[in-house]
Amino acid sequence: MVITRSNARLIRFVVFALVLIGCGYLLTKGSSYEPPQVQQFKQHAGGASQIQQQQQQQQQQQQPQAAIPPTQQQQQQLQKPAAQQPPEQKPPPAQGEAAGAANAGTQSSGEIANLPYTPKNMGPLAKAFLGSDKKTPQYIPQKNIDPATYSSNDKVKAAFVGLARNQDLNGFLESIKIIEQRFNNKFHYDWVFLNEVEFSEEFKTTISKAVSGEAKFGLIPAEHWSYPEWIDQEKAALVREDMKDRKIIYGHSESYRHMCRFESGFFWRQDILKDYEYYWRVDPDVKLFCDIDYDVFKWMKDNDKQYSFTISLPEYKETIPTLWKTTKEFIDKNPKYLAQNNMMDWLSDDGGQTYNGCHFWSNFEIASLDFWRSEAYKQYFEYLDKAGGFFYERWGDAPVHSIAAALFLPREKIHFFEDIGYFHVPFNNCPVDPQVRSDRNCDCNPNDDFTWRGYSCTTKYYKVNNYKRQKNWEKFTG
Ligand SMILES: Nc1nc2c(ncn2[C@@H]2O[C@H](COP(=O)(O)OP(=O)(O)OP(=O)(O)O)[C@@H](O)[C@H]2O)c(=O)[nH]1
Ligand SMILES: [Mg+2]
Repeated sequence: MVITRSNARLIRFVVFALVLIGCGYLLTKGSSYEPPQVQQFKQHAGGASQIQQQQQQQQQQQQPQAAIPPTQQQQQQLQKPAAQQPPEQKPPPAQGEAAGAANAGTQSSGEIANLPYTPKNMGPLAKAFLGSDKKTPQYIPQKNIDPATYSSNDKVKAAFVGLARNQDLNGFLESIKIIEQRFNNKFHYDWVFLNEVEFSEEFKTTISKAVSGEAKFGLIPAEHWSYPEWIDQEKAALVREDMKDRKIIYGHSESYRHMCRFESGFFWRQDILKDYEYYWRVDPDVKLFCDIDYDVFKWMKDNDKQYSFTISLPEYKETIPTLWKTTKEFIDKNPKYLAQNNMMDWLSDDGGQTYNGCHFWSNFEIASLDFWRSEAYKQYFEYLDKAGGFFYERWGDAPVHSIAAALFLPREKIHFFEDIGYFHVPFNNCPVDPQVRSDRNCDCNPNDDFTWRGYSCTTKYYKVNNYKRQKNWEKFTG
């Protein structure tokens, strides 16, 4: 009996010791755990491109440096994009997010205290810090900014910009009608229209009557809508023929190429836009599904956002065979233009070696004109233009703008407007959170929403930025 009792004690001791050893082992393992995203970057670190190698060298010479290649520190930054922002007072949690805020993900409380927000607990929607003194951050009331008390002094220098042919009049009237109704009848921003030929009197008078701000009409100089002297026009024509045979979308079109080159390199240089800081690009026949009761231009400026989008997706690879190669050459020659904490991980799944095609769908853009006017972008455009891909391939302004924004801007300056319900044939952005649709008086069907579908790149945008996803997103992936 005595022997049995001491045996039992011995067994209990051994079990206890084993448990202690097990716990110790688990704790050690836990400290070396890395999220899959970091592991993915590590896998590719061995095959670093020339860009990455140059970056590495440069990084050793000067601090701080751009986000590729990912060093240990940069890998951490990629996990915590907002850490680059200056410390700000932490705002109260948004409606319905208080519970989420309590579970602050993987970040330590010290890190959270330094962030203006916790990405994991805030999607783009719960977003604004608009204290009038700029010291007391608060969530912007996205509804009910009273137009009666809204002063025009609050406006920023911004305008809608539409590139248009005279025959686009009716399409633009549709776009104007809905944008005025959902947004601009409260704020009265100007509308600027650009054309490579003179606008007809009918176009000008009809549009002027339809808008609530001032309507302006600009004639594009011939040198912004023609072949540069280094382009071999015969070669360009042969490419168009070939693309026509291969049924590549707009591959046959000469004017589409001038349009894409213009939107990439020249719209922001137009004299008529020189006094504006922000613009909202409008295409014909687009729709807005929801009320926008806050000043989106002012919101962009107050929150230091430079580029925004509503829909993103991969580009047709046939239209851009050498765009990425040319971009890499440019970066190799100009690594200084890469922003710290850039969004390379959204453009590339292998640390910058190849382009996954993800781009912001640029028929909608609310963005800073100064970004396109920056040295980085101007140089980048010149480099692309000299390479000839606008004519020898069919480079679109959407991938060109998107690559530039994702590489030359820190990620926190790029914004997804998940609350702007938007349609341009054939894709919809319809907020999938019923609360958002009700608050913003949306008239769209979330089953038509593109945001969370397999082909959308916006899912990846949430992933690489570690943002909280819209409520219900998982019901709209199919
Ligand atoms: N002035 C002018 N504007 C053009 C020309 N081609 C296109 N645009 C405008 O450029 C913008 C983009 O052209 P879209 O034809 O809408 O191109 P997209 O959005 O890629 O294609 P869609 O699916 O057809 O809408 C629109 O605002 C057009 O009105 C052109 O030759 N001259
Ligand atoms: Mg269009």
